[in-house]
Amino acid sequence: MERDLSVLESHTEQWLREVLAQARHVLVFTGAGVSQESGIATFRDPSEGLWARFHPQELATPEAFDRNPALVWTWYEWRRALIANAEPNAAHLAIAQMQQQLRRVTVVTQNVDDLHERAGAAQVLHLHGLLAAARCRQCSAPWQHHGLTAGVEPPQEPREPPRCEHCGGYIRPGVVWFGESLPTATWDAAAQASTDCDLVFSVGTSSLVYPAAELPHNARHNGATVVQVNPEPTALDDTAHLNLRGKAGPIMAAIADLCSA
Ligand code: BV8
Ligand code: ZN
Repeated sequence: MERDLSVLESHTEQWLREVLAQARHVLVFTGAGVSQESGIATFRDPSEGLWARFHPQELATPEAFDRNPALVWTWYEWRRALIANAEPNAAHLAIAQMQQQLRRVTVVTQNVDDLHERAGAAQVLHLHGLLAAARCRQCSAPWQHHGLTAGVEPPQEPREPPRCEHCGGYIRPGVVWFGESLPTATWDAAAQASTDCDLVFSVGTSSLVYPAAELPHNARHNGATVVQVNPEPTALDDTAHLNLRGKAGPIMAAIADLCSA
């Protein structure tokens, strides 16, 4: 498929072609910006509807859930519906293509959507969990979603979360909230990949949330080449060897094409 390679100036293209050809292990690290072109709002975007008066970071906490389980549960159920109605975009597809074409590509995401998987990516490491997973807030018994309970329109009324059949506790989303620790095995695998890789693409993340945001810095510290893709400056700008200013879709598609060239 003919792609518009003009998103990359020719000298950048040549440099990227060389680093991709030499790369032994590529780490692709993504944030909410990689799903933005699928129509999924980022954490920097303002909330809507019932949640308009909240910043997402205020809702993504155990305290917010315990204080108002219906409001937080309904927010996640709406996000789950938006994701189910969204399609992977050119960036997700390009990253999956890179995994096919390069020697070794580890995909690490901060996102709780399954768009990387639906684009064909394998062994995706979800540092902050997955919306598709749910469990009991009290006894952690896993809980299986049965279809969607919201549509793409922001719900008008908050709905109580379901109750755990074992202990009666509220069911909560299977995501990592602020103040909660990351899943140990996932974090260890991601940290190991950041130490072992020789090329990092940091795509669509404000690089502000820790410990996830450590990964590209750790890779750079271990001698990797760091490339960032983001339309805005971020906290990673000074660490990246190359900052590609623009949207993930066209840029990652152009980069993936350099792999097959
Ligand atoms: C922990 C799941 C400890 C839920 C999420 C003070 C200093 C440093 C750290 C801290 C601190 N105070 C507290 C902390 C720790 C805290 C933290 O880092 N806070 C930050 C805000 C300072 N971290 C934690 O709490 C973590 N846990 O530290 O535990 C601990 C240890 C032991 C025992 C117990 C506890 C857990 C953090 C995980 C929180 N959960 N998500 C959910 O999804 O609802 S984080 C959530 O926000 C996302 O997953 C994501 O990681 C983050 C938002 O970041 P981004 O993905 O970067 O998205 P964002 O909107 O910010 O940026 C989008 C970017 O895309 C922008 O740059 C934009 O320009 C760009 N973009 C837009 N369109 C496009 C694009 N790019 C490309 N193409 C486009 N089209
Ligand atoms: Zn329970």
